[in-house]
Amino acid sequence: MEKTFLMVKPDGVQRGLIGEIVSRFEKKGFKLVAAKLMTVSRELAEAHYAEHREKPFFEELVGFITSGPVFAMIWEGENVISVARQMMGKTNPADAAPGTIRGDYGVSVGMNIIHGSDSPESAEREIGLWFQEQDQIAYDKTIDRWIY
Ligand code: 3AN
Repeated sequence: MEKTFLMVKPDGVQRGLIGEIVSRFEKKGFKLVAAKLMTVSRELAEAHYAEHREKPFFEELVGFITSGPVFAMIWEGENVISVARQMMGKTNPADAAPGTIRGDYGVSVGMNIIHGSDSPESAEREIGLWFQEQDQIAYDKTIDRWIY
């Protein structure tokens, strides 16, 4: 089953949106496999955003993600990578549809509440970067037979 890395960013944590965000993915029918509230080192932030190293907003990005605790998660489910991206909404909250997380709660592109892997390759890379193998919990949810 497909897995993705999702993270409530420091603005989402400060605004008390962890529960709301976890709730949306739970209600959708996805399964939480790992989660932790943590502060982010500069080293981890730079590795996470490595593909944006040359962008003008790289420093802003690293500074923001290391500015306060984040809530890092692994979620599992059919097509969870692309469906979670749809549930998050467009990168710029101004373009994100109402009903999406960024569309409902975000205003500016710098503080857009949530991160989610954008492909199977980035999901694998990010899960490996943020979590250890033993952090992932394999368990059955009996409700899954009403979802699949
Ligand atoms: P997404 O998070 O939707 O995958 P990316 O990967 O294009 O978006 O961008 C990574 C992060 O960089 C975004 N979450 C956003 O916070 C930030 N970002 C993207 N574009 C800008 C920009 N023009 N100015 C400031 N921050 C930006």
